[in-house]
Amino acid sequence: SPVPWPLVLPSTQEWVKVFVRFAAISNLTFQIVAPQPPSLGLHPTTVDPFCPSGFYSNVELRPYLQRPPEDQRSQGAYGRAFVSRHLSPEEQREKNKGLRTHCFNKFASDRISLHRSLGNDTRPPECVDRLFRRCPPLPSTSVIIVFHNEAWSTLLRTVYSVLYTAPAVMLKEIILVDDASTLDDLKAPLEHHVQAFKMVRLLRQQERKGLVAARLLGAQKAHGEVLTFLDSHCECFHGWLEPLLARIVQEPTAVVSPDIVVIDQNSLKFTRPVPTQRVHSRGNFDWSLNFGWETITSQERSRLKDETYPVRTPVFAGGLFSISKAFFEHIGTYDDKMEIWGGENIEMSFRVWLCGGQLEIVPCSVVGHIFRSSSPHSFPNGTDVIVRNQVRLAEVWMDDYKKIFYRMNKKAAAIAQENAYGDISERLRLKERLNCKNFTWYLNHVYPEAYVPDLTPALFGAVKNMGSETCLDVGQKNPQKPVMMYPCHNLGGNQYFEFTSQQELRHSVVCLHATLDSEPVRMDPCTYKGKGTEVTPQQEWVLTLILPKMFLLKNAILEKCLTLEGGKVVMKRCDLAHSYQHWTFI
Ligand code: LR7
Ligand code: MN
Repeated sequence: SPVPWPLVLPSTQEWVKVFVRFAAISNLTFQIVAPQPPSLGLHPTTVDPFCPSGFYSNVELRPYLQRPPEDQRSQGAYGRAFVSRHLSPEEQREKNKGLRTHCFNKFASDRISLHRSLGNDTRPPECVDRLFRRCPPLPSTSVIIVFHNEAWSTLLRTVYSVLYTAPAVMLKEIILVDDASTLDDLKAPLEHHVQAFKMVRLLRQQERKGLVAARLLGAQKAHGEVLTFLDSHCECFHGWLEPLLARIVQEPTAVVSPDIVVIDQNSLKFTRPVPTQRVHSRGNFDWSLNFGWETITSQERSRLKDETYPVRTPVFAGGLFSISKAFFEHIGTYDDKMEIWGGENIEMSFRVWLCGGQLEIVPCSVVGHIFRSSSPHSFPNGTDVIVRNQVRLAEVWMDDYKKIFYRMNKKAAAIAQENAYGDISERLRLKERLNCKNFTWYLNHVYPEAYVPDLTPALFGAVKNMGSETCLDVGQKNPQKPVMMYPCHNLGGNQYFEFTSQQELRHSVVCLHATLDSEPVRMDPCTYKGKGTEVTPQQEWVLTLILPKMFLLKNAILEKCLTLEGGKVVMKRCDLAHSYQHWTFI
């Protein structure tokens, strides 16, 4: 009160920081008049021409709900692990049931506060200092959470987490979309619980259709300017929302994901960001059209001037992201003929890049997700639906490169061959209307580091083992001989192999033939002899890419990997870290 207004401060960075901190903890509203507001967007140089003098209000900082005080010693407090003690037989049964139904430790989740905090703010200082607010204020967002038979406690913890972290002025609503769950507590009890919050709306999908249909229903009913999607088992870290929205204001065609961190499926421990151990990951895909993570290239790394810069990603995980509602509609929302689960993330990734958008990960935004090692979902018409979804995306976006996928996945090839993937004409029209680029452009400009197999022949050459640096060799061309290892001679001949479209590792008429356990792997006559004949499963190999051009050679039926052990080639349990299971074509 005795402060003489207006308060004149030196306009150095330091003073601006002091002031901004003070503003954040006070109850007052400030107008900054001169000489220039601190940087407002993600990039220090951005000054909004419509807003020459910034108008700041600390009201924006308040989340929708105030978090109640937390008992420090309670299970899972501050994002810590649930500590298991001895379980009674009954508790053990309850735990097992949770694991079976949900594929994560529901028993632990049920015993952790629905409003646990995630502890101190450990984001990099650049993220904490920048308030990501601007004049006019950041847009509002609808948070859309779809679920099918989610555990009650994880679903509710996701909702509370948003209410406790999202600034009230930005949070338009939370829309829960139930994809025809069958669990009792997700019926009336859930309705009663969320009725307490005007902010939360619950929509029901009568029929089980999958996450795409559920998200489309949510998006259709949303009132926010930005749509923010979350999986139903997430927890948001301090300040996760502002940087996502700020980036969209700056670049309306950006589709932005947070840095997705692990909530442990057994202990529910939240992996907090540690600035000093920061590795930036981005998403990728393999030619089986599976999503994966990789460390960003040094080139991308050097683009990032500081932690507030968005990381470009060829593919996104697909579950946690923000997108301008208008841009979501412009770019063709989702392929609404994709069912249940899978494929839509890769589809949207290709589409966004090819049709004028960009996919980014915003490192200042941190959201946890329970990653599980197996899927709890039922697939009413079988898991082929995943492949069908993938074929749809391959047919629409991948041009001739779809053949590579089909070479890797026979089911996909069959679905494509039989035109059993439904009508895609609408998606093709969208592609034309938006004047989208072709897949070669994507590979050259968005993901030039991608390993792209030859379009016509499959792989060929010598097959080198990375552990020993020697090559597979058929020895004399007698069938039924163990395959051998010799120094690589680069002459072809006995070391020439082809990975065929039938997924054989073939040398002329003999094929690498997987054997049980310690029996050496041998060269047998290939059972596939053209149309009308079939590959025996022992001669069918799945190449799992682990590094550019480096593979595990996994047998389709035995689920084991080609391994060099004690000078012999045998089949062993697959282990990504085992260099004697790493093979490359040279
Ligand atoms: O039939 C279904 N109906 C649903 O509503 C099946 C699932 N769902 C819901 C489900 O309750 C969950 O909220 O959809 C969401 C995703 O399903 P999960 O969590 O069982 O699978 P996931 O975490 O492996 O999902 C990843 O891949 C999916 C492919 O279709 C989606 O793109 C998910 O959004 C995606 N999740 C993430 O990107 C979170 C980060 C994990 C990674 C990598
Ligand atoms: Mn998930």
